[in-house]
Amino acid sequence: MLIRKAPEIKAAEMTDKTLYLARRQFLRTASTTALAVATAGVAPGLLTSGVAAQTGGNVLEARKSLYSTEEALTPYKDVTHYNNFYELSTDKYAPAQLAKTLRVTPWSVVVEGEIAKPAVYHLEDVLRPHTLEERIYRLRCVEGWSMVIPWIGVPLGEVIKRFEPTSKAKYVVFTTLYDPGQLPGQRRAVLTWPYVEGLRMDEAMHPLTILAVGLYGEVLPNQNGAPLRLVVPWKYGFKSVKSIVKIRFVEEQPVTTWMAAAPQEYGFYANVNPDVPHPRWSQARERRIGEFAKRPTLLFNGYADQVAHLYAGMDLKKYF
Ligand SMILES: Nc1nc2c(c(=O)[nH]1)N[C@H]1C(S)=C(S)[C@@H](COP(=O)(O)O)O[C@H]1N2
Ligand SMILES: [Mo]
Repeated sequence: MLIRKAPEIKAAEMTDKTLYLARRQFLRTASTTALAVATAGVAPGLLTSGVAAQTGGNVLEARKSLYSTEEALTPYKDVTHYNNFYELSTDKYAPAQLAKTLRVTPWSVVVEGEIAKPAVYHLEDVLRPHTLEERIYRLRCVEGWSMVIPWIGVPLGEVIKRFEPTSKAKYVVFTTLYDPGQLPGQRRAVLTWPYVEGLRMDEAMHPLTILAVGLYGEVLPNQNGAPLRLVVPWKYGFKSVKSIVKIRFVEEQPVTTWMAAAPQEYGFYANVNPDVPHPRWSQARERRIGEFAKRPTLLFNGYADQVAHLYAGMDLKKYF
């Protein structure tokens, strides 16, 4: 059993949805001036202002989103102690401990390529002036497990609009931090570093796609991709690139890290699809972490009504 700091133990107690919702309600009701200001849209300031520390946890206030699923949440402890973060380890139980060496403040993000406003942005300036939202989404890993996670973030599309993409911006490429000192898994060539992921522009602009900065009402734990990670709920988890330091707008479809590692197994789209098996295993079912019996995997991870139109006329077996 891993040894946890006090704030984590406190958070780990919120292992079911009822408790979590009750706690959120409490936070709303008991809002101090600082939290009330946060709801008004300056919540990103909490990341560095020290206000979070005063509340006893790294609390992030966010408004509820209509896009959230009603399904039971995956326990906080599983969300934060069963992770894929190969820059730290290929052992899913290891990132929670190893992520302590990752320094997330200050954090800047290079925004470049086919946009009118290339710049190096401080994290806070990437997020400002957008209002943080809580989005409860399913996350389906390509390996066959899934979770339900209350993310906190902002719609990526709103952020992108501020960068003013040119007509040549057809794809967006996201890059994870490269620093083997902080991310010891990068000392081994498990994958080609840095980790790179990409979206087609319409996927990036889709209202379901978010840049996450928190989960379970708090600032993102390092092992979950702090301080900034992508969340694309209808795609396999590996598209949700962690600890982003660069966002680049390009004309050509990029080659992502997993495409480069195993092109027959991982395509650019990586849409969750029970009818398109991975070459080495079926994708028809999944195990929700914390549950025993497997459940059927849904087309586009259950978000077909919202996203199927993006792929109209495309052969999903070819564009996997
Ligand atoms: N930089 C980076 N991002 C990454 C990964 C990784 O190894 N490195 N793993 C991906 C995979 S396979 C999954 S399933 C999710 C896991 O996110 P979680 O640990 O927050 O649940 O992160 C994705 N993002
Ligand atoms: Mo994954």
